[in-house]
Amino acid sequence: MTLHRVSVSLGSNIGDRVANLHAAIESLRDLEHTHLLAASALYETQPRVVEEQPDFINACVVLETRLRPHELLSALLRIEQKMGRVRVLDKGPRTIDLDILLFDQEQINDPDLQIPHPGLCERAFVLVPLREIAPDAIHPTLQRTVAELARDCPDTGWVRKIKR
Ligand code: PH2
Ligand code: MG
Ligand code: MG
Repeated sequence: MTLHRVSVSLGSNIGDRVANLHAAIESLRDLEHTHLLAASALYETQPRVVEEQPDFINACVVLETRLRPHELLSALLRIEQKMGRVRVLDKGPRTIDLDILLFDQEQINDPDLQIPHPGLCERAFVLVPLREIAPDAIHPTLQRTVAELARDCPDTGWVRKIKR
């Protein structure tokens, strides 16, 4: 079983958002066959796509895992369910959202899993936290680094690091 380098985004805009992100990061730390290599700071971010919803807290982590992409996806969905996520509205408010952004240099286009994450390049709330911990990660189809994608990202939504 080979080791994979994976980045995952976290988001929450319901309940105690900071506690939700901390709890999710602890659950990722406990995942089987997986090491948490880095976690970004927490950022408060402007809601995008569905703009009429509460502000988000977002962050990113980098994992090293022996799980395969769909195994990791199932593990992330289990964490979301354990934390009481209810899907009311697509792209709407959520207790916790865990999305796989990059998985080595894999490209996957299944109905339930797209890697790289299709929204990655248009979302400052993902690229700014990811740049903090993985600036040199390469986007496999664009062949550009996360730092370059963040610099050129057209998203004007505000992203503010939370003071700790
Ligand atoms: N997630 C969405 C839609 N809009 N906006 C922000 N700021 N942060 C998110 O995590 C987010 C969003 C769908 O996953
Ligand atoms: Mg998402
Ligand atoms: Mg999701």
